[in-house]
Amino acid sequence: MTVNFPPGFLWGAATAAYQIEGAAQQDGRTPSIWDTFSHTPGKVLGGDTGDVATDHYHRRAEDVRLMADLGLGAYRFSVSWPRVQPGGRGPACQAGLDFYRALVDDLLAHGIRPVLTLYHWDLPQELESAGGWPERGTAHRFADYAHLVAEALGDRVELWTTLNEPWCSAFLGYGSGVHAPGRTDDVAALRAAHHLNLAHGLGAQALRAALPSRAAVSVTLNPGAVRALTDSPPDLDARRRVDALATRIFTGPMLHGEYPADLIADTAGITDWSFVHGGDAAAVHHPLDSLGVNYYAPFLVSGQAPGAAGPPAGEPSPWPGAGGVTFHRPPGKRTAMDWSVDPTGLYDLLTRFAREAPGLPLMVTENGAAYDDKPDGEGAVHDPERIAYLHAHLDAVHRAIGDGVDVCGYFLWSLLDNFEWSYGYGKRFGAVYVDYATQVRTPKSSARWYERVARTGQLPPF
Ligand code: PNW
Repeated sequence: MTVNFPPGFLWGAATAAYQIEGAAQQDGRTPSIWDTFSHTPGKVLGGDTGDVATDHYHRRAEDVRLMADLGLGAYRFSVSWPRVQPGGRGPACQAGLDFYRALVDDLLAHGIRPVLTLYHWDLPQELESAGGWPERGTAHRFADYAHLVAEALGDRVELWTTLNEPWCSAFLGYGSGVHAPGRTDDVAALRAAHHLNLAHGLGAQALRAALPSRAAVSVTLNPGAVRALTDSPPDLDARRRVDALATRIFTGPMLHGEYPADLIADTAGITDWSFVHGGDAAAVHHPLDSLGVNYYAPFLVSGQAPGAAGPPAGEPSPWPGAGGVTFHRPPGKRTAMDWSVDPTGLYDLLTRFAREAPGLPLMVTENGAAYDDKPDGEGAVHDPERIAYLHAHLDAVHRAIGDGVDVCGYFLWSLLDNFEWSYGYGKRFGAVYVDYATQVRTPKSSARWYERVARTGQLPPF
């Protein structure tokens, strides 16, 4: 059976500035927290950094031609804050803005819709040195930055996203410390989450004020698809706690104008939340034109029966206030990240948000998988596992649409193999293979498969 997607459905691929651009010290760019972090020994596998990455800053035109060759209708990229506003405050850097203007013009010339994300984790180091996301002022700096980019690109970009995955910024950056800036402090992580929410709200307001009315404003979350190991009350309670910390800490204020009461109660031993000021919830609760959903793999959790010994305490964790929760390895297939393959998790998230926020269009802003891709003797890269992964997840998206969910686009992560954060260049998520020694790009078989899907709006039989 052939599976047809609705006309007008956006077919795209996604990237992020620090993961592909390189040119870290060029044209006035100052360091971000990821430059500092990746240059700190022991933080990134193999000591890899984004200094060169996939050299996209210099190969922009070639990369846009590649997107056109792959039949993409849209391209989701992020703007590097320290490239367009060095140091995170003050005037714009013209050379930085010129790069994004040229990128957007190339995209438009090829009929590819630009989808711009303002913040994909590269906080200017100066702002981290002034306290970073745990400090309220960072949210105001972000709103200024949003205004500056909107003034520069608002005439040619229609789809705007404030933040990418604030969960990662707050809880991997300040809680477990596996992402930049590498701090391990539960209070700082919760403060960061709130100031990211506030940054989203203030940033969205700044965008509205500066953009033409046809522009759309969105945010991208990585909501948790959380499953309980059993239906026992402790396991269901573990699921509730993790859902609050993964998802409702953001969707509460963004979609409903308040933090969930159970989250405040679960974290009462850590903070009294006095960093939330009167009026903040209203500022965060800004009407959105769509919600971006990134999905890779679900969580499987269990709780602690009363009196039983819990997991070892004291390890830095991205789950403050969830000390009694155990995370399990789900059975079944896995990717090179050791993440389990479970397309139903994506279906569950899409149908959940359709119920929770009726009328709000959803966009799958990232979905994809890392596998151990290698060129064969002829230089071709065959990645049947990635095709199977994409096929199964697109089928789940199609099922959600069939059940009445308004999903308006899908962005494969990622266009190119790239700097996979603390894993460095060892993990390849690209539809296009990158030989880092030569920077030669080779579309994998999944790229050609996805091209057919994007050009026809149809999922071929599998
Ligand atoms: C996302 N987790 O990161 C990011 O938006 C991308 O930049 C990244 O390359 C991609 O997914 C693949 O990792 C995540 O630990 C990192 O749950 C970590 C998690 C989730 C998403």
